[in-house]
Amino acid sequence: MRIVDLRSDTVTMPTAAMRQAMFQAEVGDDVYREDPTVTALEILGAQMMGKEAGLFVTSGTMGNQVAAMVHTKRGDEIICEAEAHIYFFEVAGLACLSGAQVRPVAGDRGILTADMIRGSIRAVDVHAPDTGLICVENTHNRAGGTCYSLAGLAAIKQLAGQHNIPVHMDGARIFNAAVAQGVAVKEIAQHADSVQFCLSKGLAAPVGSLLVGTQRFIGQARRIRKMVGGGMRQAGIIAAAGIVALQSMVERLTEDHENAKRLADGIASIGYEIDLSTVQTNIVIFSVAGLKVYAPKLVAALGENGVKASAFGEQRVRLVTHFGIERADIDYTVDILAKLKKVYE
Ligand code: TLP
Repeated sequence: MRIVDLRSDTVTMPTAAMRQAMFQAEVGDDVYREDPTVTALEILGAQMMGKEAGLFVTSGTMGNQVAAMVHTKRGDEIICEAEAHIYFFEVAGLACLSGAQVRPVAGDRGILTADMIRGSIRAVDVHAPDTGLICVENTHNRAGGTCYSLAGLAAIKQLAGQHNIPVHMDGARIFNAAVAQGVAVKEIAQHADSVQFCLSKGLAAPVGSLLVGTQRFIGQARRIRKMVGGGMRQAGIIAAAGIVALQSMVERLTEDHENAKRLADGIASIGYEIDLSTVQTNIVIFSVAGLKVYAPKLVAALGENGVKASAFGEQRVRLVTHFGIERADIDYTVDILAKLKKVYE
């Protein structure tokens, strides 16, 4: 049976060029700062983002959580979107690791505006926590891969600056946003003090993310990374794949976006409920509303037909396109979805 794995872009396999680079990587003990490959990756990532310095971390979650720990103090409040990954999917790390409380703000399809945030910034008051950080997620995962406009980000950064609040961007898929919008990634990153971006999603590296920001911020983040057990030794083995990812896997994300569009159009034409305006990058979320099936059951039925998907709650199904998914896989998936729709109508 054909298997089409659309659960996530995290399932991407390293390319032959990555495996070759890993085999040949020059390594050393990175806690002593002696791994030249890790250092090269950190410099490359920081340069691409227009930031002073970078830090290689094991995962997007570690990058986000370390950033929050550096930016905030215990008892601060962190503003983020109501379904942001850092709040929704990171095991209450903001509460446990930073000792912060979250002030969730509902965005429009995951996207916050300065106006939405303004009212949630705390005034200095004996009753109130300090607003320690504003987080934006670009692209927004649970909203279906939606992107911030540059103007929208600039307005948020300006507002944050007026209140002396840092902005952290969960840019797990920031390259998808850059490619979709036809801008250099640093144009996006300039509107955040720190950015976390993943190498192991659409860019297909096997492991890791980078956290970038000022020298001072990254210096502090390096110590916090050590505290949470993320100081790695001969990590150049995996960093080597990250360098290949940044150098050769960015432009091809367009293919994933084209496939997502084709998939979403197919899903709409069969008659599932879907908001096509959210399909801006490589994530497609549709609803089973009106059908006699819940999302987990439809996901199980898709799996029996070789199509792997994720249920987002009872109603929504997420499909993610990525390296290794071809147009024929998309057409196959649409055929299976059409077949199943008839079953549950
Ligand atoms: N997202 C994963 C799951 O955790 C849901 C996925 O399959 O999409 N920020 C964003 C916006 C993310 O989507 C993810 C991963 C992370 C951070 C965390 O990255 P990792 O998985 O490397 O810790």
